[in-house]
Amino acid sequence: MVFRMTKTYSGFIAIIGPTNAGKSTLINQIMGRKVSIVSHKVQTTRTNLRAVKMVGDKQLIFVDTPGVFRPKRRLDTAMVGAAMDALSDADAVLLVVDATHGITDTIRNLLTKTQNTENLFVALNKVDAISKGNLLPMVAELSNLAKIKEIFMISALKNDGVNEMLNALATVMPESPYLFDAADAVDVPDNLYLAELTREKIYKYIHQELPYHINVVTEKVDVDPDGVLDIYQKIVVQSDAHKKIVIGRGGELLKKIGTDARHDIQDQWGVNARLHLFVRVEENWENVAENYTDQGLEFKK
Ligand SMILES: Nc1nc2c(ncn2[C@@H]2O[C@H](COP(=O)(O)OP(=O)(O)OP(=O)(O)O)[C@@H](O)[C@H]2O)c(=O)[nH]1
Ligand SMILES: [Mg+2]
Repeated sequence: MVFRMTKTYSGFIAIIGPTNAGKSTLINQIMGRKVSIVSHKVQTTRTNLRAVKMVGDKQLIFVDTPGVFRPKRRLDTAMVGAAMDALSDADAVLLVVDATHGITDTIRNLLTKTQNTENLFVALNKVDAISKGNLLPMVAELSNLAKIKEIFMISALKNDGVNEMLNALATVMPESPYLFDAADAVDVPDNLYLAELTREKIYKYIHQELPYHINVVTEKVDVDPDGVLDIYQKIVVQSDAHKKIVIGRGGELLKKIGTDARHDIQDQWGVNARLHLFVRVEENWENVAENYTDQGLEFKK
């Protein structure tokens, strides 16, 4: 009798890049659903998030990371730190470049940090938003700057070039047992995911700097006898003035955030839900360790 062992392949691909380059849009497009929140604002993603994609019989574990920018506060430092950690654990690195911004200093900086990465790939993203003539000079510049396995031209938003890219990434996955149960597609705790959907709406409806100073925490989820979820979340702000803004005149803004988030939760999970939002002032939340560790971020004293 002959036993034939089938080989399996599995590996981590860190998606890194400047903030707002489209990393989360890309991971969502790859997974075909919203696993990571997206906004037009910078600094949306706050922690690393893993999603498992099978390409044929090869397992690709994508890690979405917070965008890289110059950190000013403790939270910023933890976010950028998480992105750098993802780099060191990765079997392949996919650097996402916003083609509409060209090759910026942040990109150059990241290319020096990844110079020892054997499987370095670049995705020139948002090609739907620029004229094709601008792409070739960027490709040439990138090739001069670093040893890159392949440069893809993609639109994460329009799903252009993404499949070809997946096939290429699959070819460098190392031989390994499957590191994740293939059915278990997204590795993010439910409470965090629910909080993220609400935070996304805060980024959508509240302007300027304020969203960066807000945290959302899911405190409790109950299921009633009809299977309807009661989700209790606190929106943490740093001052009474901020609280007033989030609540809005006559509670209107908070209501808008809540309704939109509830619809999204229902759509994403195919459930019925009631969302109970409370706004709390915790002046010092950015210096409380738990607010970092709950999201999988490292808290540095
Ligand atoms: N035109 C165009 N816009 C895109 C594309 N991909 C992403 N965007 C937009 O770029 C903005 C930022 O997208 P995100 O996916 O949140 O970017 P990110 O890199 O995850 O950002 P951070 O989490 O802040 O680091 C959003 O407004 C997206 O709709 C694309 O292929 N084309
Ligand atoms: Mg993101």
